[in-house]
Amino acid sequence: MQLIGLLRSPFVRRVAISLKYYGIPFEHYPLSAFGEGYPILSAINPVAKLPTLVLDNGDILMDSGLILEYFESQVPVIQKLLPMTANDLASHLKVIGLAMMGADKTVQLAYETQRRPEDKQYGEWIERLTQQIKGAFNALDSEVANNSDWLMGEAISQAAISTAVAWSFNQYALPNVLDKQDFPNLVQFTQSLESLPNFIDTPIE
Ligand SMILES: N[C@@H](CCC(=O)N[C@@H](CS)C(=O)NCC(=O)O)C(=O)O
Repeated sequence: MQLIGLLRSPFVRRVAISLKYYGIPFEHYPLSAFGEGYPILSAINPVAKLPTLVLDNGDILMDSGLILEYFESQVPVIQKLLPMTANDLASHLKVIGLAMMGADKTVQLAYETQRRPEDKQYGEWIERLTQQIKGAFNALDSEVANNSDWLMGEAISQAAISTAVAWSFNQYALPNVLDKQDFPNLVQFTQSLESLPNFIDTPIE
């Protein structure tokens, strides 16, 4: 089984970290979706999206949520990263949604400001993305402050992994958009997760 994509992608990174917590071995192929990586990726996945997961039977999965759903359904209860009761699941999915949208909007803003030529950039779109990013991470900071059991609980959760991965990515990709001082809970929480072995072993690069 091969996980394709650079670990600087929050979607690739959360899958890689989760697979390590699940105890599922995989080969990592650090390919970019751009430049020289694009034709190689397109030949594997017609949509050229990352992450792309190639299963041992040759099936191709994409979208980090769908990839994680596939594995979450297979692992024993003790290794699951999502809770099983409806109320707990809803509160974890709420947090994961905020984290993934924060990451998604960060990607969009990075593409808009770092890939599109400056004279073709769209100011209103940049402003909208910036507000959406602030909205997502402000809400996540409050979630961390409220310190519900999704933080770590008895074991690490997908909500915790996705929150830390999304915040680390935002700071890596767009270090000047959000002021760290406005997100003290996220900063502290992410620091504690980034010091765990499975995070250290899966660095943004
Ligand atoms: N919702 C998707 C988002 C994946 C995504 O946007 N990946 C980016 C890399 S960070 C990508 O494939 N970019 C190339 C493209 O969109 O064409 C997921 O969770 O996997």
